[in-house]
Amino acid sequence: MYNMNSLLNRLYSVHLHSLKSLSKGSLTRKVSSGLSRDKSVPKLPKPNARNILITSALPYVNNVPHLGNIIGCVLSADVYSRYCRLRNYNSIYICGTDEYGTATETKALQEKTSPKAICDKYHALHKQIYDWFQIDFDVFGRTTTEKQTEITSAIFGKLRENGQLSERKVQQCFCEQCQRFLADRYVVGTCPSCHFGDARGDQCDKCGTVLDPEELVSPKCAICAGQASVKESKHVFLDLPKIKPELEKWVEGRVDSGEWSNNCVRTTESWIRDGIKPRCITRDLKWGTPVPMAGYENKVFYVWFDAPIGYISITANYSESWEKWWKNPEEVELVQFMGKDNITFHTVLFPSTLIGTKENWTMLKRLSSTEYLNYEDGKFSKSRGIGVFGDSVAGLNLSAEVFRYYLLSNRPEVADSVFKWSDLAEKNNNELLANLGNLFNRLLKFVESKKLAVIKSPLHKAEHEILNLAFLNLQQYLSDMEEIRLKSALKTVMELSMMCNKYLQDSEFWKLSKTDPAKLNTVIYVSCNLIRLVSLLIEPFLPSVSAKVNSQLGIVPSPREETLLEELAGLKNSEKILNLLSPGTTANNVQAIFRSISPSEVSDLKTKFSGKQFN
Ligand code: B3M
Ligand code: ZN
Repeated sequence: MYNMNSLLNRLYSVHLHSLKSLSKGSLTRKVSSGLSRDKSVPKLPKPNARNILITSALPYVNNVPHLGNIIGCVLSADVYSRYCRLRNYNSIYICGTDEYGTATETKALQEKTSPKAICDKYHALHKQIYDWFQIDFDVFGRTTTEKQTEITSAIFGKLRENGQLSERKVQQCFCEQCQRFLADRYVVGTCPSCHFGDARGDQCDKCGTVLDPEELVSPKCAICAGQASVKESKHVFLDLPKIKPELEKWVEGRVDSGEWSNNCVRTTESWIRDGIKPRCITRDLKWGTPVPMAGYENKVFYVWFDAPIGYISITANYSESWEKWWKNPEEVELVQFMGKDNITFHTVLFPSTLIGTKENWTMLKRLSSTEYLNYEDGKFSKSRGIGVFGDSVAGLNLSAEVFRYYLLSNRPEVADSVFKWSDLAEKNNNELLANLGNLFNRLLKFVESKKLAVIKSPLHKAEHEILNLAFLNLQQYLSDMEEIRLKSALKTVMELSMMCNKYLQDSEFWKLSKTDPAKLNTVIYVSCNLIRLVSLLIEPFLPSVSAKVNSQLGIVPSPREETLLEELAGLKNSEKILNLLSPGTTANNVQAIFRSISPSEVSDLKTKFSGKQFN
């Protein structure tokens, strides 16, 4: 549980800082006009608006996402995207499946089907899982489209024209039986240093030595176990050393802006320092974007060259005018979400590709990366049945809200975190149910049963105090959300909810109809508006919880309601919070939103996902 004093100290100490950063934001704040959400009309940047292009890393189609993948990018970006919409920023949220490459080809071999069939199957599966988690994309596309080929070819053409490419011959493992070149990790053999018989072409799992596949003693194809030989193959390289000066200038600007996390800056700078050499952007594979150059008919683009272009082609399939988003750095802010292992591809490789074209691309502004989420005492493993994967949550009798709350409050922002069922149940019982649920349910049930309504009423000391606290809390929330400190913003809302609970408890509202009806009116007036405030601030995190509370308060969606947060962000004093609800508002059909999770459920869930079901 929270400690009230440390909470107040935290709020007051951040107040100055947040007001400073906010006023900076609000002076330059550009707001687009209120529009309700109609996904059939593609959104495009608008002049004088804050245009935000939000992306989540594009998941591969060779697996089912687990909870760590979900918090790692799609869910985090969803919260930010929902926040942007509530602020009436002109934002779009782009994602989709990353469908090309060795991983897909191998999966197709395993499942004895075609890569295309794998993509179709897993694209639909991913979409279904994200729908369950209430991830609200503007577009959820895929990379295997005509537009992808078209845009990738155009970018490649520019790089070629500008002399940013070179060709080189490389030695590569080849399987005579499969008649294919083998990616490093599809070659197995005996490790030259420890003699372990099952080392992979990129690394020996026993002694940890990093290897080149040609170094393995008697290399074999990991797919058919046939003998692998070494063959020569010609490839295209992107000349990163040539692009480096411009890249460095751009990275420096980003670092100076303070908009990249420490982790992101560190990873990027160390790659630029140690790893800038020409980078191979083609592969000997069939399943990929074709390389438009003579002699490359049997080759395709390397998946990490091609995948980030997916963001662009997915947007292009959404709107013909995609260049207004992607070739408009003056008016568009690009904000990207991903796991930490994807950082350098987004801060070095993809920006280098764009810089190399010498065209005016919209480049990464802000990057939000996450560390890893582990499961109980180890790692998620689909093959061993350990951990919770997106396809198994729907049947658990636990709502998406509970998972969203737990994952977001436990988001691995600066360090790895752990998913634990006991912790999920504790957070559900002590925070969702006892704090948030209690605030909504207890008061609204009372308002409904006593047939009360919101009436403008005089304020006293306790009301001024709680409203001032709520106002500070709101400033803290806004500055956290602007900086994508999602975990902190969520904590701030929960603290506000706790303060509202305390205000209600201190008011002894249940006695007032007899002892002091005028004071009862004041308490109902203030606390119903505070409930609306809490339901608004929690909306990006728990959209369906807000929808339920709003429906109990009889609030219907309207342009004002959909962008109410923007109105609130402009408030100069706390009393305006009392304009959130119109006078006469009542409560109807009040029902509990959360339920408690029992210790026996926890132990059942632990067993279910421990891998033991396969023993
Ligand atoms: N598919 C890697 C991953 O899922 C990759 C991301 C592509 S983002 C353009 O971790
Ligand atoms: Zn083979």
